[in-house]
Order: sequence, then C-alpha cells, then structure tokens
Amino acid sequence: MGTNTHFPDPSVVREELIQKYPAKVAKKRSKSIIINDPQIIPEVQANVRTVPGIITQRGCSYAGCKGVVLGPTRDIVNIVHGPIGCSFYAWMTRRNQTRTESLMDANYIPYCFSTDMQEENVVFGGEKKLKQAIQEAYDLFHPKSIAIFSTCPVGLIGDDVHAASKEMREKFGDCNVFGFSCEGYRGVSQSAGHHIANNGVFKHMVGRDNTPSEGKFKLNLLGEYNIGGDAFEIERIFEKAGLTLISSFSGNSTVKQLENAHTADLNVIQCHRSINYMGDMMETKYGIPWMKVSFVGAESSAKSLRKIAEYFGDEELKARVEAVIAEEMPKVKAIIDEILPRTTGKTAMLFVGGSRAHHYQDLFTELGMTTVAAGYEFAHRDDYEGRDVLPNIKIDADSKNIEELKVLPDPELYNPRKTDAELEALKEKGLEINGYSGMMQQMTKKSLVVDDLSHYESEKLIEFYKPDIFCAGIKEKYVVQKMGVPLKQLHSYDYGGPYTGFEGAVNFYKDIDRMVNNPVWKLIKAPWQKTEATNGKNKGLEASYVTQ
Ligand code: CFM
Repeated sequence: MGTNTHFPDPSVVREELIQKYPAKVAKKRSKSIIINDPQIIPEVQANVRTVPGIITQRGCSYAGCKGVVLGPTRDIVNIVHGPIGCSFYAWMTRRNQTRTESLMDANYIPYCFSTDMQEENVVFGGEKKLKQAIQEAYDLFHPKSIAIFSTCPVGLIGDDVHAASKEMREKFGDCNVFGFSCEGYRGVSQSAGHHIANNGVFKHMVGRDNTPSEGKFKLNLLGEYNIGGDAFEIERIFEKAGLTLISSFSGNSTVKQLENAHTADLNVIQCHRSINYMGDMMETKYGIPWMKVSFVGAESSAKSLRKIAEYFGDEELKARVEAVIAEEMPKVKAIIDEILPRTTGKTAMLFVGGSRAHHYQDLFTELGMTTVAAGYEFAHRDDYEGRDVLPNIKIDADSKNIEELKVLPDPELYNPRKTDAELEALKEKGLEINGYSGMMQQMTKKSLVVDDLSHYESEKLIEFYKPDIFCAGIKEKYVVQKMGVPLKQLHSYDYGGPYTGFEGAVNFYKDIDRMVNNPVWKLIKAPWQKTEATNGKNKGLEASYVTQ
C-alpha cells in the first residue's frame, strides 16, 4: 500500500468538492467523501437518500429488480406493469447476453412485455389489464414462469400484483406466476430492488425442483449477469477446471437452473451488493456456505479458482485448477508484457454501481495503473468497509421499507455441506467463508472514496486529478469526454467485453491501451482551459477544440 505523492492533497480536494454546497448539503456530502486509509478504514456514509437537486448517477428500485436480477433469466416472461416508458428503459439496454442450448429453447430476452398503463388504468385501477396481459403472455408462449414488476403508479393506486399473480397461477396450474412490489420509489436506489428481487426468487423459485444434480464439484455463481458475455468466459473456465455450474444468478440462466440451485454444494458470489441476501438465505435454509470471488482480472480469476478448489479440498481438483491457470496465464502474460510499458503510471477513476468500482481496480493494477478515486453509486457500507461493519449499520426508515424474510433451516432439505470444524479449518487456511472485506482495504492510502458521486463532483475531480481514464456509465460518458478524458463504460462495456477471466483480461488490456494512449484526447481542451480562439476569455462550460 503506497502513498500517493504526485497527486493533489486529498484534503484540499475534499474541501473544494463540498465548499460550493449550502451548509446542510455540505455537511451531508462530507460524510460520503472520505480520504482512504486501508489500515484503519474510515466510515463512509452510504445507502442514504440523494439530496434533491443533485445530479446523481443512481437508478430506481424497479431497475434493480427487473433489469438487474431477473432480467438475464431467458425463459421467464417478465411483464412490466406500468407506463410504457419504464419498459423501454429496461429493454435490451444492459447487454446481458444469453445462449440457448437449442433453437427450440425459450428465450424471451429480446421481447418487451408491458401492460402499457394509461390514464384510465391509473384512475380506475389496472389489475384487470394486468390479468389480461398475463393471460395473453400465457396463451402466446406457454412459459414456465411469468414475473410481474410494479412500477411507481402501481404502488400509488394500490393494484395488488401479488393477488393477481396468485389468481392466474392457480388458474393455469402449469405456469409459476409471481409478482414484485419493486416500485421505483421503494428505496433510495436500485439497491432496494436487488433485495426485493432476491426475496422473490428465493420464495418463488429456489427449491422448487428437487431433482438430484450430477457432478462432483457443484456450485452456483451468484451475482454474475453476463454483461458482454462475462458469464460465458467464466463457464468456459469452470468447465475446463471440472467444476459443475448448477445455476448462475442470473446471467445466462434458466428457470430450471434457479429452481434446482439448492442442490449445489457451494455458492460463490461475484457481485456482493446485488445478491448477498441470496447467499445468506440459502446458507440458512439449505446449509450451503458462500464465498466471495472475483473473476475480474487474470490474477483474481486464478485466486478465485484456487479458493474454490481449496473449499472442495480435493487434490485432483486442485491439480486441475493449477493446470488451467498454467495454460491460460502465458497468453495473458504475452499481451500484458507488450502493453504494460504504455499504461504503467497512468491513473484511473471508477464510479460505478455497487461492485465494479472495486473489481475493476484489479485490472487497472495489472495494467500498472493507479486508482486515485473511486466510489459506488448505491452500495452499502459493507461494500466499502467490509462485512465486519454490518452490526453497526444504522437501519433507517428507507431500509425498513424492504421486507427481511424470516428464513429457517428447511426440515427436509437442510444439509450443512461442511461441519463447523471444517469451516473453521478453511478459515484458518485464509479462506473467507461468508465474508467480504470491501473496496477500501484494497485502495491506497489517501485515495479518495466518494459515495453517490454527483455530476458537479465528477467535474471537479477531473479538474483536480486529470485522470487518464474515467470509468462510469452512459450518463457521464460524453460530458467527461468533452473535458478531454476518455470514459470507459463499465456497465455496458461500450459494446465490448467479455472482461472476466483470462480472455476477458486480455480484451480489457487492449481496450484500455487504445483509450489511454489515443492522441486524440490531447487535441481537446477542457472547459476550464483558456483557448487562443477567444483570447483567453473563454471560461464557459463548453469544451473547445484545437484543429491543428
Ligand atoms: Fe452488481 Fe452488476 Fe454492479 Fe449491479 Fe448495476 Fe451492472 Fe453495475 Mo450497471 S449487479 S452492482 S445494479 S455488478 S447494472 S451488472 S454494471 S450498476 S457495478
């Protein structure tokens, strides 16, 4: 853990960031803008309401439930109960890919199902229209499952999506219909939607199919949504290593996989934020432990594979994992050796979601680049500071809004995969069982950690640090690029990917090399830079261009 010396004093930057705000807002924002110290890990204010008027990067609860967690399962018909705009927003924009086994297999991802709520439905109620929509979907597709997602007006007018779902489920008999109260306003961000989705998938899907699964080393991959084909690369590696993937939550998944997931012997969690609830609930009900892994970065992939092999404790598996790493790494090394001299010493900023701002720091480290500032849009304190702080997190009114399921060991299916003594022995070997140490432990001393970064703050940070690359999403992309800084979308990957595993690491190195070493950025002057054309008087907000 080195100390940044060639960067601006973070306390000055922090002061600057908050000084423009009115006193009350400044007080609130100052708790979310933290100078990191990996040794003592300071407290970060997170998962609280955004101050009205601040331009946030966040999305809504419906986005987290429908778009994020349920969206990637290909054979559920996901019906959005609401105005058409909410559906359009969630239609194919996340780049979650899927691959059917045969052309005859169901895949509803390319479709957009909505009740297209109109004023009349808002005034007189929309349940009738919802039931018609469910019937129509059933008649057309005969799917195994239909899920209903509530948007804001549904909660405001009081449509009961659960009663409507139950009525239709009982009517059909062969189609599992269930609803989600994931109205956009349910929480402070999409994080609330993740929790609501976890509860629904756990209640209505996991454990429905008790067919014994085959395979010696069976695991579920939680919190991997197959953006840009990420899950395909992890599946390739698992297969090569002799690991059997029972279910993925939920990239490239099917209803059958999710319903049978409780037959696996280990849950590995990639995105802790969106699915940690599922890991905990499956452990309590079925006795399956979970482990945090990350397949973002070649080194992290190797480390995660070794952790999985250690968990199963089989010598043959360990040897096979080592063979896979030995076979994959030289290809990665050949590329990184060529790129490293061009990327070493450059700086990055990452402001993304609830897990990638952490995971992608590994890839930048492999590129010899330093992350000078990072933060999540909607993560909680445990994603920053580690799960040890969980007992100290204040439960506010917004969190109380979301149901905490009371889960008990299943009288028939509970089967602890490891004894307490075995788990202890694994922990002693350094395996973090049911744990996650968060982002800040990995970041350098005096780097800046900012939760729920505002638009104004992002401009200020760029002005101060002039990073070589800024990682965020489409809402930020062009504003940042107009400042002369390339922006890598870490949500959609800018049409690229996969970035996981060994092949993904190579893709990422090449893409970042192309971006940070592209001379075009030097031709753009940032808004605060004086231009010759206006005789030094231009201090406006528009980027200006130098033609030669
Ligand atoms: Fe998890 Fe995600 Fe993320 Fe997320 Fe998301 Fe996403 Fe994300 Mo966009 S589940 S928290 S709600 S890793 S859609 S695949 S990229 S913000 S960092």
